[in-house]
Amino acid sequence: MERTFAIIKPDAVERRLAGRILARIDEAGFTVRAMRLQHLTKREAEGFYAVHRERPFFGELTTFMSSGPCVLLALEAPDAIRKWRETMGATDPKKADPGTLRRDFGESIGRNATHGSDAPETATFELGYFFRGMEMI
Ligand code: 3AN
Repeated sequence: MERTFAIIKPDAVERRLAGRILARIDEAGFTVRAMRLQHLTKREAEGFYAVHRERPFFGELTTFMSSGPCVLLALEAPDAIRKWRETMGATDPKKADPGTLRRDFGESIGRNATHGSDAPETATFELGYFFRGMEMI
């Protein structure tokens, strides 16, 4: 078993897609181990995306991620990190495979509906950034 960290991003929550995305998470076979609705501050978003600090889109990304509430999730499954990235699809919704969340619900490379950890080290950092041990069931 493995855990990964996921976000239903502000664009998807705003368009009332969170319920449909949660249903897809269940159908794909993930177990939700922690879940919270939270409106991130700009500073919290900057800390979360610190590895992208030098990227040209850092300001845009952190402004968007703090623009409204999002759903924070700890997801568990065998091979959860890879499996969740497959379920989401490519970063750019236009390049994501049919049937993936970003293809079905993403609007653009920035407003792409969901986030997922990309490796075991990032999953550990990201889960720990948002959830205390006691919150993960
Ligand atoms: P992923 O989330 O698929 O691992 P990364 O690590 O390339 O993608 O990008 C991190 C985040 O930055 C993504 N969630 C994406 O929404 C955003 N992003 C990536 N490229 C751009 C871009 N050119 N403009 C705006 N936002 C971007």
